[in-house]
Amino acid sequence: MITIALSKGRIFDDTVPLLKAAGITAHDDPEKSRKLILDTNRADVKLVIVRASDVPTYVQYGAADLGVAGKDVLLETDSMGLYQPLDLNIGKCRMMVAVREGFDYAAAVKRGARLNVATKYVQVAREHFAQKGMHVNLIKLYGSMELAPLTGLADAIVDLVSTGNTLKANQLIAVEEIMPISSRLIVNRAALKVKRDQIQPMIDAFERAAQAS
Ligand code: PRT
Ligand code: MG
Repeated sequence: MITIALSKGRIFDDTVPLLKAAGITAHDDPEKSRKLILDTNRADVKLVIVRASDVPTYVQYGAADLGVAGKDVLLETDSMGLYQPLDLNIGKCRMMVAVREGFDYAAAVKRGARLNVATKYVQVAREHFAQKGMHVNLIKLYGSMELAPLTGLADAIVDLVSTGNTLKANQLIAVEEIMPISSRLIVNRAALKVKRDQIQPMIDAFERAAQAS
């Protein structure tokens, strides 16, 4: 049996065509069904639906053999025991620093102000500001980062931006790009050794599909 861990929403939607290219079709739609384990057209393949940030954990412990996780998630988790053979080129967005419209970020940086920065991505943010030689106070949040500058909780946020609509709707502007983000295939190293005959062809099929798209 091969188990693949996926999160609902954009990752699932973007992974469906890749699974299809590998000859795998889920029997249920996770947006409609309450099932957390989905059977597929292949008797030896099932999908488990978990939170995006839990995907690496499932694969790390071998509860899932493979998974699809955003680089943002992978950078915040310990990747011991994980093999990351492929950038799937899906779930693309950018990790950015954003502030309230009218906040002069450049001037604050220039005068060495100690900014309060709210984010879910504490490791990435810490590294980014350290590289810039900036001292910041990092405030850990679990969601809705956009609210932090509006309520005075923080001067800036570090968050993912794709269309930019969410920033705009909240009178925020992006002032710095930290890095481009996309989703990766992750594989449990031990599973790859033991089940190589089943897993390697899937990796190859994902690779061909990711390149073609
Ligand atoms: O929602 P949940 O708390 O369960 O977890 P999650 O938010 O981590 O999962 P999910 O499914 O929302 O995102 C899964 C993965 O999609 C992330 O780990 C990213 O790798 C990737 N991804 C790609 C994004 C975006 N684009 C994205 N735009 N994840 C989140 N966003 C959010 C962003 O945080 C912001 O709130 O969308 C908003 C901005 O979007 P725009 O289009 O308005 O700019
Ligand atoms: Mg989300």
